[in-house]
This record gives sequence, C-alpha cells and structure tokens, in this order.
Amino acid sequence: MRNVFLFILFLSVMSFTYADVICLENPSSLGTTGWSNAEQTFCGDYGYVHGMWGSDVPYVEKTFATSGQTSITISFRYWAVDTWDSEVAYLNFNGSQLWSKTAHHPYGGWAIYSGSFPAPFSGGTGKYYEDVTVTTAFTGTSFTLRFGSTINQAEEDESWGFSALSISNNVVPEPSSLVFLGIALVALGFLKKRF
Ligand SMILES: [Ca+2]
Ligand SMILES: [Ca+2]
Repeated sequence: MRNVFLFILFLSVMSFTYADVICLENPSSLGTTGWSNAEQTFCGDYGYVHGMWGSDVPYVEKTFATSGQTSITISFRYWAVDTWDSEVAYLNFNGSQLWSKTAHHPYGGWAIYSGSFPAPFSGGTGKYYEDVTVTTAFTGTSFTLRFGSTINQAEEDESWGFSALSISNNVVPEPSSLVFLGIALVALGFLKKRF
C-alpha cells in the first residue's frame, strides 16, 4: 500500500512541470504555415525549408498563442548557404535577440550539409547549418518569432533559411495536480504513523 502512495507522490512531483508542443513543423510537409513570407524550397532527401532568401528578405515573422507556461523552448535548423561575409544569422523573440551566429565562408563553426541542397554560387558545395535549441522565460499569452539574416547580397551569392521548427511551452502545475500532491502527502504521513 505504501508503495502505491509513493508512486502517486512520484507522479505528482513529475507533473509539476511539463511541456506542451505548440508548433511542430515537419520538413517532409510544411504546408501553409502562416509565416510573413511563404517561400519554401524543396531540398531533395531533406524535404522542405523556409526560404531560401537573399538580402531582399531580411527576416520573416510569425506570432504564436500560448498560455499557462513559465518558459518557451524553441528548436530549429538554420541554413547559411554560399558566400556569407561575416554577416549574422539570428532569432528574435518578441523583439529581443534570443540566438545569433556569425557566418563567413568557409563557415568555421558551422556544420557541413552533405545532402543535396540549392547553393547556386558554389555550385552545390557551400551548404552549412546550425541546429539550435534555446529556452527563454515567458509568462505571456502570445509571442512573435523573427528569423533573419544581415546578409547584403542576392540569393545567387548568399542565402538563408530555416527548417524543422518545434516549439514547446513549459507549463506550470494545474491546481488539480497540487491537490493530488497534497492528498499523497497526507496519505504518506498517515501511513508513517501506522507503521
Ligand atoms: Ca557573399
Ligand atoms: Ca555579403
């Protein structure tokens, strides 16, 4: 019997924080996603990415609804292709920079993509990316993500995009789970007195 209550207590503690997925973009089918620029590129085996864009599209945005959380976790792949020249890739969260990374060909510090991918200037060799996961404290009900790049040349020379976006909100406990925990604690105390 005591083990049962210990298990209930364990479940109650585990339920104190949990994550709800509020966005999950699958590269195999992005669909209509509501970004401020709808361009997508099919990249063979990898699937679809948002972009690719040159300096004519310096950023794209989308606003997401959320509730009840203490923080937001965002994962994505950022693509930096061809001949960036010390320009900056970034993600802004409600106007504040949450992530950034400088790129300068030949892209020290970036991962090399070996699959097929559009890279017009380099003839398919200058394909780089960074897989990013960031978490930011946030208790509001909506937020705007802005992916961008400070590149200053056309897509034929240097380009950017992103893919595989997933967002989860890290949720605070429901009052019901606190009641659950309270019952478990009282029961434990009762059992301790008995045995
Ligand atoms: Ca360039
Ligand atoms: Ca440039």
